[in-house]
Amino acid sequence: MPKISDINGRIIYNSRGEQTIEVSVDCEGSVGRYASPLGASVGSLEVRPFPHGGIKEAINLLKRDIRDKLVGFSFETQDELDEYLNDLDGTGNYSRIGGVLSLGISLAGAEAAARNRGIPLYYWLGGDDTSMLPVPIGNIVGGGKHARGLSIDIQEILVFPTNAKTINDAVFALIRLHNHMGTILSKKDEFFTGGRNDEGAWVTSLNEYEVFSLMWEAIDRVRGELGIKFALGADIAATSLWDNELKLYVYNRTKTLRDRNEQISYILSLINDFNLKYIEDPLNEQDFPGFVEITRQARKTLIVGDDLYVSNASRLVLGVSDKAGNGVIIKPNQVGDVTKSRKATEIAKRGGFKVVVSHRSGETAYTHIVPLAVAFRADLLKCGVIGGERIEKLNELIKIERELGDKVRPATFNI
Ligand code: 2PG
Ligand code: MG
Repeated sequence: MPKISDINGRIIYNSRGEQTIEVSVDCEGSVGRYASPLGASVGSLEVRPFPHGGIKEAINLLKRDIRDKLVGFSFETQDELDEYLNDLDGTGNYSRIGGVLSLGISLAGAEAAARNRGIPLYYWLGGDDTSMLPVPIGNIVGGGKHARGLSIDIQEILVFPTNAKTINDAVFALIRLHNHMGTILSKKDEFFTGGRNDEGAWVTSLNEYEVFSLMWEAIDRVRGELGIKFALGADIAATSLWDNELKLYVYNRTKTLRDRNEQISYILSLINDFNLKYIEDPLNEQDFPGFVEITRQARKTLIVGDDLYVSNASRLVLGVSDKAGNGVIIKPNQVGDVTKSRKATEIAKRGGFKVVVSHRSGETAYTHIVPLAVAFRADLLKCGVIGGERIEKLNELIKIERELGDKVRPATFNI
């Protein structure tokens, strides 16, 4: 049984240069490490990353309190570790110790336990019949908060391959698509500098309609070149567009204001005009009925809740029964440990929702969300395409595909 013999934390920096904590957990000589990412478009019900006193208080708590309580603790399963952690925090939502520390301990502990057992992390988290790989969904053009308001208002223009036979083929096609879109933008956007945003997606002065049609040009090129087809979609991140005083969605680049009904019509028209198969957060995080309506009207599109659900099991219970969407984003740092993320995933799946395990815009180089997505049998893995901390995750998925060899179940996901 893995037993914690030591635990430590130190401040490091994420891809945006923000401070986070790298936690190391030692299970009798087997060491696991993890540093939680941070978001920019953050749901109001997400677990807060740090305690009231900030990152220094988190480190102090670890060294003066939590360390003593965890050293000597043995656990047979991940649930046991996470339940103990949850009890140590005592608030039910990690508001005492903060989500960066809790997820750091949870995932570093998971890695240490897997090493202690001599098994891959995806077996520790998912059992030894784990063999289904998620399809990668990549961010090609970006805007919103991830581009500091200097690109399109929509946060992410996303694509996923629908007929790639292997993860390796899927990743290569995503990279080609990213490259082609860069070339197309350099011809069509006179202000294009080759700049990329927080997630390595292109930043452009074009509007979203122009971007969507150019995306189809890039998609056609890759299909001609490699025979790989793509589904097109977007993360609207509508909570970031919503002005709660005006009660309107504010699109700064196109100087457009939309009330709730206009927003719903706009989303439905985008789905229709550009054949979109994936829409994340089309409405702000409060609007459950709006999600129900869009899901009802856009039957052939995945309508995914991110800020709406914040990976929270109780919110999913509500959403699943009302059919507020048909997919959910799972970001472990929104809830602060592996077990809570797993519970949300299970409720989503039982309700027929598709599951998308996702990175954050302020990422670290750690790749643990990849084996976690594999262990959770996620349908899609959203982790960007280009940029060290993004492509490392795709490389990890390719590595897992290779490790699983004949056991792997083909990664195809279609709508
Ligand atoms: C999102 C994420 C990741 P952030 O909205 O889906 O792309 O962004 O981490 O800034 O919340
Ligand atoms: Mg999102």
